[in-house]
Amino acid sequence: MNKQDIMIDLNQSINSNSEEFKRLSFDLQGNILSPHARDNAAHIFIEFKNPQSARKFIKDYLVGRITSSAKQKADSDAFKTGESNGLRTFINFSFSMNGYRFLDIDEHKTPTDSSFRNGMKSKQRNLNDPLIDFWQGEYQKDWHAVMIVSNKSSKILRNRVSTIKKELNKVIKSIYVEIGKGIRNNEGNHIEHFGYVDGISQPHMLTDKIDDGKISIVNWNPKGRLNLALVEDPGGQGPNSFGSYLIFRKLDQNVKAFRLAEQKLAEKMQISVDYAGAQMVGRYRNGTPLIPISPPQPTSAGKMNDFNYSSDRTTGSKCPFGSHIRKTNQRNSIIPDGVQFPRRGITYGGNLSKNAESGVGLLFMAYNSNIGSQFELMQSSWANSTGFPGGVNSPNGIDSIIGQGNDTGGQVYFKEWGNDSSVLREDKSLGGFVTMKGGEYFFTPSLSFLKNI
Ligand code: N7H
Repeated sequence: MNKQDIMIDLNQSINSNSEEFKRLSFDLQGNILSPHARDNAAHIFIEFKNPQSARKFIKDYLVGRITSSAKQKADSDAFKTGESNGLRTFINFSFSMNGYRFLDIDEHKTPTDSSFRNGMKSKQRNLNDPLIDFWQGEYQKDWHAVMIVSNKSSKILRNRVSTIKKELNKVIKSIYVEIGKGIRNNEGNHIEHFGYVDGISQPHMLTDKIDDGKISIVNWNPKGRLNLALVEDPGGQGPNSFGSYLIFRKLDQNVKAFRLAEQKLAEKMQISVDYAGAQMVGRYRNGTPLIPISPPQPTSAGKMNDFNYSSDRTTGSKCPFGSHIRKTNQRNSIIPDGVQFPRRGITYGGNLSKNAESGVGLLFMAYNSNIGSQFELMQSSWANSTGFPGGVNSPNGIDSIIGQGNDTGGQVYFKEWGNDSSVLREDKSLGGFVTMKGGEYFFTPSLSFLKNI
């Protein structure tokens, strides 16, 4: 049969019970189509000693232990039906371009994305990232690969990581382990260190929750095409061997400075601290968006995502244009644009801290099919760009949470929800609460590539 005839069309989203999912999920690594959903995760950065022993380790030890998308679904189904206690370990593995080079992988089997091939360091200026000399020492290195190992239990994770490290030690020159720890609010929802519920809005490449009617889709339908994240793996062996580019960035959060900024903004505008923070993020701490409830309250339904900005296109007096979720997703059409991508980050640095200045933050991870037109565009042309997204109050300043770089115009906030004339312009954008400590672009290849490496 001709490869083209049976290749799955990536320009669609699929249900995890579909024929298409069966065809692609055994060769695709987990965490790409849906999150591994475990609150303890080790991110093991690897520098191999030599190509031969690295290949042997991957083939003989690693590949059989990696969690495919099919296995991830089976594990999650088993947990839902009570067949399993949910303590199964999740493992995936990704190469950097440096890793492909070191292992001397054939050019025609190497992923083609130019940002991936050049590495994240080459984009320091475009992204307005700190100079590489200021990155955390471990991230100044050029790692060959990263392995994600996760478990619901921190104890089981520790044991698994120490077993894996024993094997790894035979084939590595150096290693660095970055631990992620999910934190939750009293309602059990994941939050990040500024205290806000995170992980609400995602493109759903698997449509299960939408098909079940569990998600309301009147004003916003999060159905995301597979090709927001998946690309053909040039090293894969089957007609449906896919992989995805993994973006990894360690983002340190200055919680103390952020909380002070919320307070000062509240005082200046004579509004509540909750409302000031919500204008920076675009949602209240519990996840309630500034649209569409009229006027929204910090206490109303948390994880609501069925909204767009059609009632607030000109001024942003309901949800400011510089707020984080508005900068990163304009919701101009009712489905995710081609820039949106699945985010798979996890917090680090222990429990929620009210005044940490450093040492806590987000291990930002995301899967892209095209790094330049997704992550890089979102960070540099949207979040860092003071003119974006325009409107009558332009410039809108940089993204209040993740914007990096020099700001000339300042952000725009509102004293009264929905009142266009209650505008306040900050002389200089509030920002600098998040500091990038380093990162890399990886590719998470198909299992058939790794089996035959
Ligand atoms: Fe964000 N935060 O706590 O303020 N993010 N983010 N992010 N982010 C979102 O809607 C946060 C970062 C996106 O569809 C929420 O899921 C923090 C980077 C996108 O409406 C909160 C950091 C990039 C969305 C945060 C951080 C993005 C989003 C609301 C770093 C991309 C969905 C919860 C430390 C370059 C927008 C939710 C939509 C949501 C926070 C990083 C992108 C609370 C603290 C680097 C696309």
